[in-house]
Amino acid sequence: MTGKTTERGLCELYQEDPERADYKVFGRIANGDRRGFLKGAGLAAMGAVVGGAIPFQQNMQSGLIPAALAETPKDFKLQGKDGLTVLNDRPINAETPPHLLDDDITPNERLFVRNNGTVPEMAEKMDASGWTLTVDGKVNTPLTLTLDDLKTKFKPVKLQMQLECGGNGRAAFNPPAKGNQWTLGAVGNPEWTGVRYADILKAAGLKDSAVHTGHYGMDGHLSGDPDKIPISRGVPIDKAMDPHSLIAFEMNGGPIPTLNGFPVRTVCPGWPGSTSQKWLKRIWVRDQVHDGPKMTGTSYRVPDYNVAAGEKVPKEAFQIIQSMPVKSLITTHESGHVVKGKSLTVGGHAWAGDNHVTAFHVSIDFGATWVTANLKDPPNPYAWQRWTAKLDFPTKGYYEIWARATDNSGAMQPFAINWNPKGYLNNSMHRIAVRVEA
Ligand SMILES: Nc1nc2c(c(=O)[nH]1)N[C@H]1C(S)=C(S)[C@@H](COP(=O)(O)O)O[C@H]1N2
Ligand SMILES: [Mo]
Repeated sequence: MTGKTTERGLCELYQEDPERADYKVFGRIANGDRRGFLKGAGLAAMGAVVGGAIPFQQNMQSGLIPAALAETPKDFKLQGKDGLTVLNDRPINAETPPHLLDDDITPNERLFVRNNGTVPEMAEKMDASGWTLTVDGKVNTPLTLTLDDLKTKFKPVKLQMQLECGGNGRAAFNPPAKGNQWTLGAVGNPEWTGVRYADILKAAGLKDSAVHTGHYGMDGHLSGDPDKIPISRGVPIDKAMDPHSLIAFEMNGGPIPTLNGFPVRTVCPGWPGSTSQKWLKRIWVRDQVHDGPKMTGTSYRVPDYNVAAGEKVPKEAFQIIQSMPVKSLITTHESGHVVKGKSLTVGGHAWAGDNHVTAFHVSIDFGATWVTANLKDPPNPYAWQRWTAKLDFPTKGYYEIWARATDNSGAMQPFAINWNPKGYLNNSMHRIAVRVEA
């Protein structure tokens, strides 16, 4: 970009300087520790990892690191979140390796954690006594509701709905984007029980001037300053009134786990996870777009035109992200799987923000040809959808399985990343590497 740069193919760079190559492709993780996937090893090791022959090698793009090598460091452990990769411990951020997301309904211990501040004491103690929800602002009757009020005065609703961080996939941005270096696993699909957001707003009675909501949680700011708020986002009234937007008090049939928002959170499905405020205590109905922390500036926003990787974008061009894009994961197998025999049935989940997934395709030849997968309807709107495909491998050797969802608007997961300055909305297709030992 600036100065004199020597362009080197990534495979070459991997051989010479694996750490630098990692940095180029995957960026740096938030705590600064980015180990070379092939530290001190080089391409010789790559042969060993992928097991020699690569039958469709002629289709491999330069600049594409074999999926076999794209793994993340797994260092710390988090209580109640077995197997998650911890990116950060203050604030706590942890993602789920895709092969641990195979359940149709994501169990408590497998749902990722994205915190901007400190976990409230009430959630740590799992004791909701004294908790209330205030609904105020542009309403006719401000409300103060207890947990009991929520559970008894409104009709309960149970829905499976996916939740994905707007920055999921950021680690693949090049040049790197600041923020949590999520790879693939800042997503999950629990079953939520709660009341309709709309029912709460109707009970308060919206004034004509109401256009947006503002959510407030009980978490503390990392600075320890009690007057500062780590995050306060909201949604346009239309999204809040959608019958799938919930004020949830249960996840998977029990209390919402400490790290996922006990006792109550909003669930605004299909939109960036940040609109699903955890540890909720107040909904402020506004006559303008909410302007709490992480709602303004460039937070959770992308340019309103296509930009080149690394391009500088003026502030005015950033628009608030609404629906998340079509996306999917391969969850039945992880990279490195050894296929005995010549066929393999693979599967996973697909989802599409406010849309739904209508077609699913899988390739084993680097995208040259595609097999149509079997795709299930969602049990309810906003739940992710199960896909499966039987793959037949022509010979033994190294293969990559590429998975691609298409939604009802015709949008399809891209092969490459649509770069944007803050590293949001990476919905490029998921790939895993397998070795066929026929
Ligand atoms: N109060 C509060 N709510 C929050 C956050 C937070 O830091 N504080 N993080 C948001 C973000 S950015 C995401 S992606 C989701 C993550 O939800 P989870 O941690 O339950 O997976 O919570 C959202 N709600
Ligand atoms: Mo997020």
